[in-house]
Amino acid sequence: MARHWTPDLFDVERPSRVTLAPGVTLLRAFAAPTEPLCAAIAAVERDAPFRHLQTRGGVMSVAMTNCGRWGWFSDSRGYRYVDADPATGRPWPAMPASFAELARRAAEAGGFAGFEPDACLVNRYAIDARMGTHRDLDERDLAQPIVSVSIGLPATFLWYGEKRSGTPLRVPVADGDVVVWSGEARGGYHGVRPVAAGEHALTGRYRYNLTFRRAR
Ligand code: MD3
Ligand code: FE
Repeated sequence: MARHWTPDLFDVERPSRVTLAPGVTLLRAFAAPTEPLCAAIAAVERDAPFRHLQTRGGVMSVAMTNCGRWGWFSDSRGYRYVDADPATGRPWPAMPASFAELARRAAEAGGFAGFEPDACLVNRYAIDARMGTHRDLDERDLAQPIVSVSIGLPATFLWYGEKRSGTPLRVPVADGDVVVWSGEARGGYHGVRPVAAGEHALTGRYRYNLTFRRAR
């Protein structure tokens, strides 16, 4: 009997659902196993290859693609959502039903019912790739949450909140972890630390992140 206590204690120390800040919910391993997500990313990538986008500040270390009705895009003119891939002129690959369903379930677990994303930004981090501090404000309705799904190598999210300055909350995320941002956290400043060297059984020397958004 006593051995049954061990997993319970483990669960107390690593709860599956954690409120990190008002409006920010971490759902550990919510998207596990991630193998089907990797297969779906491979299919998206065949249609809409990863590319390093240009920003006003230079070229991003993260490679990106999209699926869904709208795709996030950036060039030297700025950021915007576009309904076709500028690299091919074709519509972005459709969002797999399994992606939309995962995002809806995660948003619900984070306290937001009825989330129907119309955009999925797929980020690919090689070792040392990072994302500088920014806010996501290009979406029409900021009452809608953002759902982030981490796949492959681990990373550390930096959460600053309302101000770009100060000491951020450091949130370690691993394969299958999901974070839901809504309410007062939706407009917060955040970033991703450079990805540390490593090898993941599914993704090799990469980390992927899916962000589900309601763009329009
Ligand atoms: C949204 N991507 O693509 S979301 C992004 O790991 C982005 O690639 C992260 O930031 C990544 O724009 C995952 C992290 C995040 C953190 C705080 C937020 C997203 C947020 C606060 C408000 C809204
Ligand atoms: Fe972001």
